[in-house]
Amino acid sequence: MRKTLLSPKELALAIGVSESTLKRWADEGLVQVSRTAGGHRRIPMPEALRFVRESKATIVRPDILQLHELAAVQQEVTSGRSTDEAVFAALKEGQAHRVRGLILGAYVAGRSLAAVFDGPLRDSLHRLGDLWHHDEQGILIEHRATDLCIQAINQLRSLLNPAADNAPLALGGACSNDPYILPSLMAATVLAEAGWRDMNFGPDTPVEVLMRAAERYQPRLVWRSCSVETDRDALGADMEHLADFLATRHIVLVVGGRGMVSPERLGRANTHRASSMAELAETARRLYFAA
Ligand code: B12
Repeated sequence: MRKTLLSPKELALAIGVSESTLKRWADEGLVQVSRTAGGHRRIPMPEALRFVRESKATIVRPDILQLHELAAVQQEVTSGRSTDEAVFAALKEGQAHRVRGLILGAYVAGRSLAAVFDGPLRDSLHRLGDLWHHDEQGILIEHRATDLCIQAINQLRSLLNPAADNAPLALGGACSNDPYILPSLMAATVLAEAGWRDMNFGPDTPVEVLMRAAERYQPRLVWRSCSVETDRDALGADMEHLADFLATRHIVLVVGGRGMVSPERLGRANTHRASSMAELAETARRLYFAA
C-alpha cells in the first residue's frame, strides 16, 4: 500500500539533510506539516513532493518517497545528459521502467506536467513517427510507445493532490474517428495538476457525447483534440455546433491537435485554439482563479 505520510526524519533522509534542519524548515512554514494525536509532525506525500520540486532538493533516497523507478535512472537524471534524448531511446527500445523513471525525474526536478508533455514526450513521439513512417516495425513501436507514455502519465497523476470537491470541472475527448489516446489524456492530467476535477472521454468521442456530458455535469471547460486528417467540412460543422452549444451555457471550449479546424472558423469568444499543453495550463489557471 502507498504510504501517505512521512515523518520529518524520513523526508530528511530522502533528501540528505539532517532531521533538525527539516524540523526547522517545518517550523518556518517552508514545509507544511500536520500533527499526530501525540503532537508529532507528519508531512503528506504530495506536500513532500511539492517541497522537493520547489526547493530543487536532490533526492538521495527515492525509495523513501516511493519513487522506485527514479532509483534506476538517477545517475542519468543528475548527470546532465539530456532527458529528452534518454526518453526517446527508452521509448524506442520499449523500456517501460526507464521511461517512467525519466519522466518522474523530470517532474520531481521541477518541470511542470505541461512542460514534460510538450517537451520530452511530444518530441520523442514525433521523432518515432518520422523514423519508420508506419512500416510494420514502426506501427509496433508506436503502439508500444503510446502505452509506455500512458503508464508514465498515470504515474505522475497518482502523485497529484486530489481536486477539491468544489473545484471547477473540465471534460473532453478526441473527435470522432480519432484513435489518438495521448493528447486527451495529457489535457486531463494538466487540468488535474491545475486543481480541476477532470473527466476524460478519450479517443473517438462523438460530439453528441460531449454535449450530453456538458448538459449533465455542467463543466466550466470542455477540451477537444483532433489529431487526424479528416473531412474538414464535417469537422468544422461539428465544432461550430459544439462551440455554439457551449457558449449558450457559458462554458469555455479549448481545442487543439494537428487536425483541428482553423481558428478563424472557430472565431467564437468562448473558444480557444491551443497549440500546446502549456497554453491549456495557462487558460486553466486563469479560469480557476476567476472562479
Ligand atoms: C503513436 C502514433 C500512432 C498510433 C496511435 C496510438 C494511439 N491509440 O494513440 C497508431 C500506430 C495507431 C497510429 C496510426 C496511424 N498513424 Co500515426 N502516429 C503516431 C505518432 C508516432 C505519435 C502520435 C502521438 O500520440 N503524439 C503525441 C501527441 C501528444 O503529440 P501531438 O499530437 O503533437 O500533440 C501536442 C500538441 O499538438 C498539443 N495538442 C494536441 N491535441 C491537443 C488538444 C488540446 C485540447 C490541447 C490544448 C493541445 C493539444 O499538445 C500536445 C503535446 O504537446 C505520430 C507522430 C507525430 N508527429 O505525432 C504518428 C502520425 C501522427 N501518424 C501518422 C499516420 C500517417 C498514421 C496512419 C494513417 C498510418 C496508417 N497508414 O495506418 C494511422 C492513422 C490512424 C487513424 N485511424 O487515423 C502520421 C500523420 C501524417 C499526417 N500528415 O497527418 C504521423 C505524423 C507519423 C508520420 N511522421 O508520418 N499512429
